[in-house]
Amino acid sequence: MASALKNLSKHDSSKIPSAKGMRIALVVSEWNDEITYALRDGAIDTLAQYGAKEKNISVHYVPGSFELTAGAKWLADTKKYDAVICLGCVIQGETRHFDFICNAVAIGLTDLNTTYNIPFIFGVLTPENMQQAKARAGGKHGNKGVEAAVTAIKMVALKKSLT
Ligand code: DLZ
Repeated sequence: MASALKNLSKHDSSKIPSAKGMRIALVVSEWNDEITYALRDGAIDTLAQYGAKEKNISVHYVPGSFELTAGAKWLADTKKYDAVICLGCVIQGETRHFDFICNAVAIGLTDLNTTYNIPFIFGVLTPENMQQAKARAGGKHGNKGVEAAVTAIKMVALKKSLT
């Protein structure tokens, strides 16, 4: 894995915009919930750290990563949110249709990003095994949920700066 020696969650907090006033939805896959709930918690903590109010963070669940796209679309259709963070975990060694699920989510979220006027963040882990998943959900390689939250904040701030 390209990230083998990195803690991907390390970032310079002085370069992260304020999330004050931002309304962020999270859509979380229940499949591999030991991992995805850790991603969720990392994302929520990070949004709060940068100033998002608890009442402006809305968490929703879908059965598996394949359903992230539909969940994200329905949340966007409410027009209540500035960004939707999508969190999932598909484990290669345990999932015969790994490629189908990962491609479907990647294509689905790309479509949403180019169709809607808010960012949809791809926070889906695609590790080879559970050990690698844990390392990226609060373990030695950080927490991908933290990165997803930082990405959401940066994208919302970018859009605001352009309008
Ligand atoms: C069916 C399935 C399998 C085998 N593995 C995973 C997985 O590792 N991670 C995940 O998020 N979801 C998995 N799923 C469920 C699919 O995402 C989806 O929920 C079902 O195929 C029903 O559409």
